[in-house]
Amino acid sequence: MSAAGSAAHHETAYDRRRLRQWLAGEARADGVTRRRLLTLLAATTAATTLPTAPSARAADSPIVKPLPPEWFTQRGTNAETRWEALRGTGPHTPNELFFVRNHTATPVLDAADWRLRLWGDGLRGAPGEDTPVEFGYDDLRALPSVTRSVLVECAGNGRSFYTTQQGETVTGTAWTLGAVGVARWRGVRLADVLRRAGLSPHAVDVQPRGLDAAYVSGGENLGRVRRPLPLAKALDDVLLAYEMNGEPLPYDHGYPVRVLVPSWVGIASIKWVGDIEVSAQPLYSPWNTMFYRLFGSAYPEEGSAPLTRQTPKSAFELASGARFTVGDGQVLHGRSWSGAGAVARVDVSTDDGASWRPARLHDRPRADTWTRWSLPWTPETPGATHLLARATDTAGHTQPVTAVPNTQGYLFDAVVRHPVTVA
Ligand SMILES: Nc1nc2c(c(=O)[nH]1)N[C@H]1C(S)=C(S)[C@@H](COP(=O)(O)O)O[C@H]1N2
Ligand SMILES: [Mo]
Repeated sequence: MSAAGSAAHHETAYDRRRLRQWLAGEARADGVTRRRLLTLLAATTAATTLPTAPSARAADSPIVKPLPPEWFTQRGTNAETRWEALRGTGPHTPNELFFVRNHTATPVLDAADWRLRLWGDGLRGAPGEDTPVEFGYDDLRALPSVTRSVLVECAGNGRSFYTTQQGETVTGTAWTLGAVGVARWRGVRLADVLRRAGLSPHAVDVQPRGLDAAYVSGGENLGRVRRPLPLAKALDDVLLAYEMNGEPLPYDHGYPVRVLVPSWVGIASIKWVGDIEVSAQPLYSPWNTMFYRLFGSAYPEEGSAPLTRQTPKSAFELASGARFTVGDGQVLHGRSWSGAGAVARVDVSTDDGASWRPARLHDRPRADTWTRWSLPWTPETPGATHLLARATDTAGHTQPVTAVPNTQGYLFDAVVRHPVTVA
């Protein structure tokens, strides 16, 4: 997982992909000499015979990076990080372990011919979609950069617990708690790019759109993934990120550039951003109307307001069904986080919720990232039980026993009951 190893993997995967495209007749072969082709073939062959080398992306895989089963659970076009694989990792999730949420499939783009196009009546001169203000990759890299640790979490993280703990039927990917990660992102402020593009005083909304394929749901083509942000948020702390944990963004996480919206649901952080509409009127897309709102009996007919901030959650760095031995002293480890602020305290129960003890916090709690914690435990009673962790954030939200259900299973915030066996 060294930076050098990963950069090499990045290139190897790229070469293989190009090679496969060339062999499949999808890529132009102009300028590819027989010698270069043989080099590519040799690299592929060598890499596939090394046990530690990443396997090539399967022809139909929606994700480029390797997804070893001890690190990930594959869920359709997505990959969920296993919490036991985060044990011993630092405050930042290694890129190789970071969860992937794709509506379709990771596009393999080239930074050299990538352009960010800004257009719309919220810019001075109201440039049209076909006469945009453009920035190249090097243009962005030449602007002042900022680096920030930010947590990215899918709005549906924990969704499966609506069903397994509460008996509710919900739609969407059946994530457990692994659709979350923290990375150190480097990029430019969206505010700087908007101002350089010529923001008009009438601008109200900003809508980034991905370059991945259009999303088709229920037979309907909903177009490319896009979701508006109010200008106030766009000017506040949003980044156009080109580095993740000190490396160029991996293909699966938005290479060459993604939007990063701290403390908001993951869908706001558009990967592979290609254009940004800047509008003098409020904008709508399927991702702030039919999706990413709360529907159900607790909510108005038209649904809640579009989702913004995440709710608090906690997870143990432990496999589901982990086994322990009576009398064997343990230290349980986990992490808690909240979109509403920093984590103020974490309480843990090792007896199915009968009694609670405060966990020791290992990080100075901060907004927009998680707080690691631990609690010593010597199991005394044999049998199946549950471990529970309950976070309270600085905004005063404590994880409840039951989450208020919504049809699409977003924002699960209740305490998760983690099954373990003591023998
Ligand atoms: N272009 C594009 N951006 C996207 C998505 C996508 O499918 N396409 N998925 C979104 C969702 S729902 C989430 S949770 C995050 C996941 O980011 P990651 O795959 O880097 O973990 O990306 C968001 N940005
Ligand atoms: Mo998501």
